[in-house]
Amino acid sequence: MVLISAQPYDYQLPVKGLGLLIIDMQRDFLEPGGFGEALGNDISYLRQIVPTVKQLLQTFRSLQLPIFHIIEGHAPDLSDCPNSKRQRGRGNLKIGDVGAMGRILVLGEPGNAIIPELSPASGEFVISKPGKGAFCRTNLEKLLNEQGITHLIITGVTTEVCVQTTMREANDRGIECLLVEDATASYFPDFKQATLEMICAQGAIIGWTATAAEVLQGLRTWQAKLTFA
Ligand code: TIU
Repeated sequence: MVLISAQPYDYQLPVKGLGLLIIDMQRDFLEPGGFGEALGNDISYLRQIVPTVKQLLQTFRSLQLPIFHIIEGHAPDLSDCPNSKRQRGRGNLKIGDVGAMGRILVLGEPGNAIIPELSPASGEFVISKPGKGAFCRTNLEKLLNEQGITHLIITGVTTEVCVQTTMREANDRGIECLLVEDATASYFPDFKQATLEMICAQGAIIGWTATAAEVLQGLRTWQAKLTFA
């Protein structure tokens, strides 16, 4: 049995069925002129996690474990964007308007791409979603089932919006989820902290949290055990 030292108690790694989920590490949320800034947010908090997410991405690549990249974005005709979502924020720029990186939160636009540091490699899965949760109106559940995924290490932005919604959706589908504390970020540090606490309260009611160092240590032990099994 291989364990990751985690909150609220150790997280047990499976022999197989482990995947990495990277949520919405897009220019629209991390760079000036995108959706996050259009909503009035200070985007500087989000960049801080890029090296940590990259380290986890590289580790999963080296272990040849499945990687799922999620993107929040809408079809160019906005047919998948409810008017309620478009009207929120009350900023100068709305979803679909032309900003500094192309049309805000529209699939295929420069600003909607994953940041270059974390660009998906061939063989990795990229799933676009129109909402905050990655299971809503996507084929993610089918894909995870096809890949035999039972356990997800979760990273990305923003902690209390798309990350938390997705982790709750995954948990309700029976997936054992661990959110990496220093590989997720919010525009509101207090909201991030509260989310980490509420996820693992009540004996891991939604799942576990751990630092990237704790996850990487667990993965090293996991690899050594499998290699010499
Ligand atoms: N605004 C905000 O905090 N988040 C989003 O709109 N989407 C994601 O969390 N990706």
